[in-house]
Amino acid sequence: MCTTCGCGGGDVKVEGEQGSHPHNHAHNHNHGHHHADEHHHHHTHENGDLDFGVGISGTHAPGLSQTRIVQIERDILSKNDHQAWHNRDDLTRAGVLALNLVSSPGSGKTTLLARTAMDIGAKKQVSVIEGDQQTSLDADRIRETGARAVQVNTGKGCHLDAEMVARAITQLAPEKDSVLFIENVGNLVCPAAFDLGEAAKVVILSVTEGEDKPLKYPDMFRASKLMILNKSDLLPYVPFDVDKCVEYARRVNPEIEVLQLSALSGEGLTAWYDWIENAAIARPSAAAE
Ligand SMILES: Nc1nc2c(ncn2[C@@H]2O[C@H](COP(=O)(O)OP(=O)(O)OP(=O)(O)O)[C@@H](O)[C@H]2O)c(=O)[nH]1
Ligand SMILES: [Mg+2]
Repeated sequence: MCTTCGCGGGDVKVEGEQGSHPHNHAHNHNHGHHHADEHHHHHTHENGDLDFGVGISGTHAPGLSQTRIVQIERDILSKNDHQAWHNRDDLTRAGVLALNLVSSPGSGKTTLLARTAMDIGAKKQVSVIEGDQQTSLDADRIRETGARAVQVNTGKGCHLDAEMVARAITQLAPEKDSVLFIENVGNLVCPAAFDLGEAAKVVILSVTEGEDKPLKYPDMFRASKLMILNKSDLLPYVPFDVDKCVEYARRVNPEIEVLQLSALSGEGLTAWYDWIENAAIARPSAAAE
């Protein structure tokens, strides 16, 4: 269950695993319905707009007290953080750079990853964990480039969690000095809360989405080390103010780095490959080698 929207995680499938897996039996019947009733914490602005509280306390959970709900949220996140710690430790020891790509649906994550795999795959092993609710379309697109990919289908889940990633890493067994990309489920909200054990989150925002997104979905931009502005080839055709977007992103995260590129035309990709290379050099274990 997701602490942000209360979605279920009962039918996760990790490609390549034999038979059914004993994990993830946490069925729940909160399908993320939001009702303005007494279960909700909310704050009313002067203009009548409503601010709802954080977490599954914003979902319909009959019979559960506010305290109990907060405790469930803490348990889910601390279980995830524990597994994420193990993933990070394993990846560090294995000498693998893991990057968690997060964005809304359709920003160009798979396009960028397929292109990246083609361009740097000869120099460095590239593996990809593909997260989607359904289908293995994205993993197929990655495999067409010759890179290795495992699809994780999250079913009703709206994000990858650390345990799903651990299972996918077992399938992929990435080699030393390689890079592992994790394409998260397209969603600018929930994946922000889940540490997967990655070295960094990279948020991809395409110029067709509007420059206001960092202010509207601040958690994701706060959690990310790098913001990629993708589809720069479309800038002449859409009203998107790059400077304003960068200003908004730095307002929520003064440290965030920014790259502007086009996964389609190839503009700006060299800077992205340099960024990956620098991140690999900065890995905690790399210094000791
Ligand atoms: N013009 C333009 N189109 C792009 C670019 N990158 C991706 N696209 C297009 O945007 C659409 C979505 O791209 P995907 O790579 O599937 O996006 P995604 O983020 O993986 O989408 P989900 O996995 O569904 O979240 C496709 O039609 C791509 O061809 C780009 O740099 N420029
Ligand atoms: Mg994709």
